[in-house]
Amino acid sequence: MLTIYSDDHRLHHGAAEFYRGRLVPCFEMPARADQVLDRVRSAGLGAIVAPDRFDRAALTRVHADDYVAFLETVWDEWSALGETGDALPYAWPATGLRQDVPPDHIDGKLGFYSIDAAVPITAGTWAAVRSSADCALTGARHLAQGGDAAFALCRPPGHHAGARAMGGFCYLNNAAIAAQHLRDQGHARVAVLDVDYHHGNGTQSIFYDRGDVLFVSLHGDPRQEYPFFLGYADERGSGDGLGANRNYPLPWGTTGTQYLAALDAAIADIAAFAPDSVVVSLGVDTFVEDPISHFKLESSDFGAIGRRIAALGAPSLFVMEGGYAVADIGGNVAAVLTAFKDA
Ligand code: Q9C
Ligand code: ZN
Repeated sequence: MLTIYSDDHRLHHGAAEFYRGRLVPCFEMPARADQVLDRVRSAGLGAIVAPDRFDRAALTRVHADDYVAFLETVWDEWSALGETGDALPYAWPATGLRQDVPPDHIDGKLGFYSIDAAVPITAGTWAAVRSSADCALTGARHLAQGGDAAFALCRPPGHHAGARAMGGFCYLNNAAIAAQHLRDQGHARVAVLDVDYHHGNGTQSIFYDRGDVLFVSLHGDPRQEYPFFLGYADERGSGDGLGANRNYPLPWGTTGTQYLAALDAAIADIAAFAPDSVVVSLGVDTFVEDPISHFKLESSDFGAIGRRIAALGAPSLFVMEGGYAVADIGGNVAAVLTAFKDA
């Protein structure tokens, strides 16, 4: 299995996110990717390569041009205010407000292009985000050229980012960008399986009205869990995409056994779709020790996830998403990938 990784992720290191009335240190930190790289290397999965640089056009296949332009210029506009700390939004176009006019002022743009205040922007954020997407695109290119499997060690993660919004530590939707690249390179049907603890609202919304990309997600029930406002079981897709969206919301306290039973159903959905390739949004924040999550998977459960994905027999691209128990995420990711490879 080919792993794609860039040190550029270190250029993004937010200080704080807004949570329960205060600024708290970011859970999404550079040490996460370092940990995963270390364990992937010692697991001997295969070559580890740097990403290729892809054209901006690969990003605007799923993201709005004005949103990408915002990400490219947000730091300069923020620092022009005289601010030296991270940029964060504080006002949003929620229900009853205009959602069709991007404001001119950067404070307005930050809210217009986000869904929450867990997305700090630093001087190096755009460079890191762009490299993270390049890792996913390089993995997609590997599959499009006939490769069996790849692991894009993306940081920052991507699955909460929509066509026109950042959120939940995510800026560009790496998995969606990769899935679209596979479509553009000749894979007629692509499935995205999202096993991150949180619902992949961005990926779902990007593909919701399309029948060529199946989105299947297992996650904390939005009645209880972030992102709260999407991820219910009755969201089945619309128009051409009707039936090509499947959500498996699961309650706090879900054990490995319960999780794997839901995963079996999700895998059956994907098998019935008969995809040319599978993109896996691989979060390991389902782990019992994860500091921001409430499932109870043990390290010994992660191999079973990899084996079930392998049973699909499709070319597979794993894209790193969440996982915040820094000391354990590398081992848990390596367990998924090793089991997949050895199946
Ligand atoms: N401070 C991913 O796993 N809310 N994103 C955090 C605790 C945002 C998670 C609340 C969680 C986003 C990629
Ligand atoms: Zn997550």
